[in-house]
Amino acid sequence: MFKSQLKAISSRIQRQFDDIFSELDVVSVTQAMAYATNGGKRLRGFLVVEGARLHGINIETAIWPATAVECIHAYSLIHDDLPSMDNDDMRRGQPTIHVKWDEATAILAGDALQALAFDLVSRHEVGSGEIRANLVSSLAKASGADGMVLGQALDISAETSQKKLTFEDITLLQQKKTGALIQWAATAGARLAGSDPTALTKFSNALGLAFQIADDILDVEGDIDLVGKAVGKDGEAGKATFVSLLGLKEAKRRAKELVNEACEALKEYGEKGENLRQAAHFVIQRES
Ligand code: GRG
Repeated sequence: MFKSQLKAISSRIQRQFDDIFSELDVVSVTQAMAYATNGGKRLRGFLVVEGARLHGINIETAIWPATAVECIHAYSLIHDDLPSMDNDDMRRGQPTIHVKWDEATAILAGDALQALAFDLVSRHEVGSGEIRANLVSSLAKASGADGMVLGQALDISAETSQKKLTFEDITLLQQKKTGALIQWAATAGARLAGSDPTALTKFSNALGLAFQIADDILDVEGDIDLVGKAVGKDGEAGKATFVSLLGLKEAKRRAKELVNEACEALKEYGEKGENLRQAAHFVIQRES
């Protein structure tokens, strides 16, 4: 059920991207934008569409914020891969944007994807002016200087600082770096409906941390061909991660516990929450 739904939503998001890019001139920056958004699991877009369904909002409305969050995610990966950040040559099993094109194109494609995300959530199809303003403002907070960008900045400064990060430091860093956007994705459906996002906030807080622990485990145990990018980089860099702080066994136990917490938060949705529950289990079982 979850797998087929993820596939269906992913295809719908791809159609949306195809329409959007077909209206833009074909130049290297727009080609790079299309390349960077074509692939990946589309988990954040899935969270938007499923969260919306729980609140009675259909996919033709939810597709706009779903596509928007995938734009922000793709931009973050393009910039994260740059030589001045993580300096990665491979992403999703393909050359990264600055390798396939060049650094200037990668920076501009990331910038343009970020701008496109805000264009998409403010389209009239999304809802009333109030709903659109809420989505724009919450997406700006989740992705900006108190969200994903802060997390990335904390991560970069940890690499150059002498101070070893504690469990609390890592938790805060990851809540910002990957958790904030996951939380926005999971709560966007409630925002679209003008409903209370509390249950989905609890769900996504636990899910975001479980996702990051799984990512740290993949960096240690993952198969490079399945993960689609370099593995073992955290250990080589002597980076503090959930795995280095907790050990593999405890990290796996904690990830399972978080998935249970995430599922528990969906109680009020009953059977309707089943796809999201399965998504939470998938997050810690994934191989990429
Ligand atoms: C450059 C401002 C700026 C931020 C970058 C999210 C991020 C911040 C960097 C990504 C680094 C990274 C690999 C973090 C681990 C968690 C993560 C976001 C993994 C990739 O997400 P998936 O697994 O990717 O959902 P796919 O390819 O499926 O879309």
